[in-house]
Amino acid sequence: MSYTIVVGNKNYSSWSMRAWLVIDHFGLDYEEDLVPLDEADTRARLLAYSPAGKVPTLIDRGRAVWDSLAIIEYLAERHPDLPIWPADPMERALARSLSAEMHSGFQALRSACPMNLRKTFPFRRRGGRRAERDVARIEALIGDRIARSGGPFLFGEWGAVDAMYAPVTARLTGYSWPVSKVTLSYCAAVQQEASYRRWYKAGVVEPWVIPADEVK
Ligand SMILES: N[C@@H](CCC(=O)N[C@@H](CS)C(=O)NCC(=O)O)C(=O)O
Repeated sequence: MSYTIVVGNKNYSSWSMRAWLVIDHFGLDYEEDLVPLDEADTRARLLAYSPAGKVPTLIDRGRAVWDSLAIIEYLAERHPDLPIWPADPMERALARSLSAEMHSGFQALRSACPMNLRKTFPFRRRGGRRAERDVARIEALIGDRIARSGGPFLFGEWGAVDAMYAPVTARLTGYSWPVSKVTLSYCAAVQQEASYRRWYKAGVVEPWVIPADEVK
């Protein structure tokens, strides 16, 4: 039986993107319900799926799992045969640490540079020192992981941790952050991956505009 994954606008919804990339990349059987955010009926439509009223939400056999990281962990438990996380326990713990760091951190960068796949901006200092610190930390972790894994992804092969970092690659390139070659080639690898392409192509032609996510 197939999953239902409830997502928001592909142009803007970075949390939706993370869970969707995992379900799509690993070829799981799913249907998608895209609920446009910021519309009059958004809240009611989301509450019909889960009490949190947020995207992403995964429905499996009539039960809801919500929050991007909880969904990814659920999929990993349901499909232990799939390399959603690295096989080695220490590597897996590190991939989870990096994913949790993304899930709960980098607020300055996230709020100064909302994901907006349709747009590319010339670089300008956004989010002040805090956003710069966020970018420096992201660059450091990418540099360290690529040096150890040999790339092209953080642990060699594409996995959940790369899904967690996919939206930040869109922020780095979309807002033209002056980052290292290693960071740029990691961004390119993530953005050339087939599921990312599918998400991106659907996102950039969406008709909806969310003023709060449109920065100058
Ligand atoms: N930490 C949550 C964040 C989920 C979230 O905030 N989703 C936003 C869109 S990206 C949402 O559902 N907004 C709808 C609303 O608040 O009405 C996750 O990882 O899934």
